[in-house]
Amino acid sequence: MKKIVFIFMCFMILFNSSCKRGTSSTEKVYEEEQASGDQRMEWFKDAKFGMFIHWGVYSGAGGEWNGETNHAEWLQFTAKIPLKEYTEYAKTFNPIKFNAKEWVSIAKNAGMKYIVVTAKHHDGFAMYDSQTSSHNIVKGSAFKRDPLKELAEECEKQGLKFCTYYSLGRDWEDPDCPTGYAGNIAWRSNLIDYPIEKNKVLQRYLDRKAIPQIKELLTNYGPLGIMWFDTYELVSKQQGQKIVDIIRKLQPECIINSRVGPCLGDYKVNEQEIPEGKYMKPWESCMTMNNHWGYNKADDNWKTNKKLIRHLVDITSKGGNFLLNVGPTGTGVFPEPSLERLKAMGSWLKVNGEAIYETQFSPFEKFNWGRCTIKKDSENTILYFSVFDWPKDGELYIPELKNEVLQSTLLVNNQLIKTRSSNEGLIIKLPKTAPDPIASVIKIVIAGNIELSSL
Ligand code: FHN
Repeated sequence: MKKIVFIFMCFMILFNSSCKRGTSSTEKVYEEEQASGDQRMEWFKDAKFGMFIHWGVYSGAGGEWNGETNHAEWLQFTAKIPLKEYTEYAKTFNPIKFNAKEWVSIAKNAGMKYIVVTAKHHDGFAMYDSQTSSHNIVKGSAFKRDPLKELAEECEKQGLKFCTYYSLGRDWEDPDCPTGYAGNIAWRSNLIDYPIEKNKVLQRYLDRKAIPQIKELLTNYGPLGIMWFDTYELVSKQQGQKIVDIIRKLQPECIINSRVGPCLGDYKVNEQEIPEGKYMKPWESCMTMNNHWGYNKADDNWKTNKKLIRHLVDITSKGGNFLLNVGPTGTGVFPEPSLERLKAMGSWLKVNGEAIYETQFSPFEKFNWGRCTIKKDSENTILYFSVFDWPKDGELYIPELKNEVLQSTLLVNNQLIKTRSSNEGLIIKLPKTAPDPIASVIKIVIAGNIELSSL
């Protein structure tokens, strides 16, 4: 196991250094960027849990089109809908039940600290009042309102970070957005309306649509927590860096994820997976609650509360953030199964959030019975052991831990629990039954910095 971790860490160091920008002449810029970047990342590293929202014209179809039921946010592409017909369909989009206050309150009560909402997905349809393209919700749908403006204002009021998702290298409305490499069939392009891939000039699309729209989002919606880019496709490192420079100029505090271009961005994104091992720098795992990002009424394959809560604990124990997706319906409400899961996660976090927010990754190897997160204050270190599988013999063994234990309690009720130190580590005496069937947290305060016998 140690060997795997070692190889993984080497890979990550290599990945990091191979992506290090610039030569010695620009190294200073990189160092300064790195320094301000660290400060910029503070809220993100503390937040741990965010809501991803995939919402667009496609939501109105609920995954259904001409008798097929497996569509979602890729509707225009997977149902082979010509742009003219999709634009006509967009005019019917009218989410009369949309309520920004309700959406933000649901996220807040679930314990989420930021919201990333689709400003423009691959269909190229802006879900905000864009002056760059009339292919948008105000000018091109029956709704005529700007939901991102309403969500941004509501996030400000309720203290959540407002963040926008932007499909950078895929846009099925624009004639100049190629996805095919030389010789590679451009399976992710709009070849119905724009069949000649080699005629498409990416820079024209960037200059005409993407960059002006990114500027609109950075100028008209208040402070953005994250510009969350997706599918950069053929966007080069130089083109991506130009977009980074624009963002840094307009909103220096805005974080950028790693999908703005090759080896760029402030943090790494994992999609639908939780990597093994710990990645020393901030990272985020984004995940659906069922099998679809956009609303699909037929998809009942919902992850359980247990799985979602344990994913949050697992990701946090590895130093990451959990960006959990909701696909609102065409009328503008969250599906009932999503609401149930968000409520359950919020209830668990109300009791155990101290073990998640503002914590750092575990110094231990992964435990098979649960996970660990830590917090440091001026003198002591606090260890939070989230126990998934409560030991039958009533004892938990923490190998290698040598520190003196100042206090050991059950987080749920501050009930004191006994510990005893041995040469190999610490033994925790537990009550017979677990306070929480999904994850029960033990809080252990130790003196000073953590000391592991293996170090
Ligand atoms: O194609 C998209 C997909 O629709 C969804 O937006 C995810 C979310 O990260 N990103 C792309 C697939 O990697």
